[in-house]
Amino acid sequence: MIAITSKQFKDDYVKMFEQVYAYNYQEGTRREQFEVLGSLIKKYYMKDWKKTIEAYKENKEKQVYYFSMEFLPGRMLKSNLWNLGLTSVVATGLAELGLDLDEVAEGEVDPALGNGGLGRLASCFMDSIASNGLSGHGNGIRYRYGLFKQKFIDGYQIELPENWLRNGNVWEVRKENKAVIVRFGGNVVMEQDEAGNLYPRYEHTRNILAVPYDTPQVGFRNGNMNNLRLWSAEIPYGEEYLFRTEEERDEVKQITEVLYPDDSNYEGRRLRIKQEYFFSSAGVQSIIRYFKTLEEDWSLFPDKIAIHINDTHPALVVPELMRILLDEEGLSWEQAWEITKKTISYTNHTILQEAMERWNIEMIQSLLPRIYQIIEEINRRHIEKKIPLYGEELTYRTAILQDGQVHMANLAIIGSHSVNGVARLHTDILMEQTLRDFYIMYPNKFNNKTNGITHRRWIHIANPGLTRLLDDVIGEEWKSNPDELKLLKAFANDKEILKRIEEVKLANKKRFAAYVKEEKGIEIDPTAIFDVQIKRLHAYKRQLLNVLHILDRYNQLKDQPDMTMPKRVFIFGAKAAPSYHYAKQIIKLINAVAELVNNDQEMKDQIKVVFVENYGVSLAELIIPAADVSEQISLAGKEASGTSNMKLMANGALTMATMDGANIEIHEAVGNENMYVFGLSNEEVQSYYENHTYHSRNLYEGNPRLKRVLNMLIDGSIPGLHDEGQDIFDSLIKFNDEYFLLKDFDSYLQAQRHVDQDYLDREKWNKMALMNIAQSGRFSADYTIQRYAEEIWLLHPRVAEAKS
Ligand code: 26W
Repeated sequence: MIAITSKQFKDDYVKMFEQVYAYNYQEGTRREQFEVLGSLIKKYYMKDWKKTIEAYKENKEKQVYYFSMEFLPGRMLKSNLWNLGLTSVVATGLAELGLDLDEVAEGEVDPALGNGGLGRLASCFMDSIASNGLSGHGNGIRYRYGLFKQKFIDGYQIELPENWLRNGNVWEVRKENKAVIVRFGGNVVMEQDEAGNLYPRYEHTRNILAVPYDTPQVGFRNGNMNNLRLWSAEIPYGEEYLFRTEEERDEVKQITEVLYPDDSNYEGRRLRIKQEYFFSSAGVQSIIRYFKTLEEDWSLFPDKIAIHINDTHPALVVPELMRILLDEEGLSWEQAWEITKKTISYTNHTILQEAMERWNIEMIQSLLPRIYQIIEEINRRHIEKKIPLYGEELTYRTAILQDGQVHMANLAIIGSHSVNGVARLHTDILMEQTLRDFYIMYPNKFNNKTNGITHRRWIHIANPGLTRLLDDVIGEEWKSNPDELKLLKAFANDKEILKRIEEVKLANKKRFAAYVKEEKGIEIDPTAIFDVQIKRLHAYKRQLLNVLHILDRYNQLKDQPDMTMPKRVFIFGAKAAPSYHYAKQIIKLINAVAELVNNDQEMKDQIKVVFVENYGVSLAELIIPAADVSEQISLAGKEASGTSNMKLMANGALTMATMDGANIEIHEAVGNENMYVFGLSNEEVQSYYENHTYHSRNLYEGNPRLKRVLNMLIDGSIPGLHDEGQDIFDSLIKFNDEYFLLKDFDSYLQAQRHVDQDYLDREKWNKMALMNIAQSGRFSADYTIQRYAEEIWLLHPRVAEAKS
């Protein structure tokens, strides 16, 4: 624990600022004030970090390495202060210096090194791994540019580069002494050593230096500090002469230059597989180097190391670990394979076919010749072993190499000892459909680990008002044991508490309304229902269904201006992949509908539409505490889990949901009476697919209210649309509405009517909000991680659990 007084902190801060900038802190910009604060905090915790590293080496504790192509940590100042127990000392000290912690914290950039759910989950997990007292580290890529910055011009999404490192990054430490070489290209020649053993010799490879940048992951009040290691690609020292042309030098830089902005849509790009191999190989090499310092027998490797792969993006760890064990450490194939399988585990995050990674064999062969040989051998042995047991047909369906491609999910499953989905329904679908053949082969590998979130960021940091209320009413234990939130249930009929919940929500809505006014110039009424849909833009997530509801409501208000229903503000936050044309058309549509609705005097502010630009972790922290309704309306069977559903519920928003992903488990936790469920079930969707009985045009023709809404897309009712209206209309009518929006339209409207009615009964609503907060504890990533640790990684806490 760091013991420091606010007097000492003030002295240190003032002095450090002058040492860095040669002027005093009052003259500094917000960013400079933040940077010095960050550096100071780092100085305070460095000793603890060193101690943690020494302790786990000394005790030879098992370590888990979480390999992920994406991490979305959000700003780190407040969470570090809070976890270190320094918040009040620093806030007080700063206040005495005339600075405000909240304002200084705004000087930090939010590293957008991920696309969405998968990357944010990785960061919630890093927090929980550290806070649960486990030794576990992240391994990923230090992208020079993060996910693009989104701007709207004329309602269209424009992408700008996210130069997050422009002013450096105070938290990271460049570790040149831990750099490794990653090889690409060239040829493999098999040669014999003196003993007659074959070993591969690499010729003409392109050698890239992988330099790690380490950022500590601070556990909650337990002195535990893990490491997030992100790799950067550079020209190896002394080899500059090998990279003579601008082009050759550029090729190296490119590897870690920018995050691919695709979420759920795989394109077989060469640079992407280079990124994947680069951080997988660098990570495995550094693990091997660590393991060797333990001087243990190789057979103990899986007892000391667990490697977890976040989706298939790091699946090349399978052949890479094999390569090192075989070629560099001289183990037999059987020994190496045993170790590899026992060490690696894999999480699947999507069942969308278009998201499944498959790489052209020729590409892998030319880029990674030795790795390809190893994949071929893994595949050959797999087939040879399984045909006698499962027959040819089934076995060939599970092959890694098929139709000239390397199937990464198959590689990940065959090369690991555990495969998990991220919510119960998702895991069931994997076992029964998507990965059924594998489930038949390896029933024991499959397991479910429903996702989770860290309440420390999503309530404590994002929602100080609710935190004060909770601390008052149920004590502080919920921060290290979120199940304690259940204690709130005892107050479900306490009018005083319900009123306070309403007041907290209102204050958060005002805070967000001020942001909207400032950023977009739109006035929104904080007493209106704040109806929120925040997530990547994708057809399956059905932001369009939300739009259809808005248009219908618009029509109703036009027809009956005196209709009484509570005001609503529809809030969207979403980025579309730059190449995803349809998703970008939906963005334009939402912006056009916003223009129409917000500027129609007859609406008398009954409905407003706000589409925030550049949605990300920091904006989520502002929006989620202000939400009344959480839109989780994906077509059943498509959303693996969802995690914004959990964050919103924990902040007292009521969920409007289809029975998809983790919504099912939220429903189980809060019941029908505290949530709005609508739409087709997964079974119903499946049966439509199987029987080909879905005909969207019939629904259109048969439902005048729906028809009117859809016609608005093409009859000029929505000014500013170009081809978008027609294209979207066609997707629904001509191309038979792939995601069954029209089928779910009526039940969605009906559920929305219930929202209106319930919102008018303030006490009822507040009580529902309370029940959601109280039941959100089971979605803590602390518990999810505990299950990963106990059931997959076989890892035990190295320090006692936190005490607040
Ligand atoms: C290769 C292109 C690509 C990129 C990213 C394919 C797939 C992905 C991710 C796996 C997509 C993703 O983020 N999936 C989301 O993962 C969350 C965390 O488990 C889930 O909550 C979401 O339901 C799921 O869509």
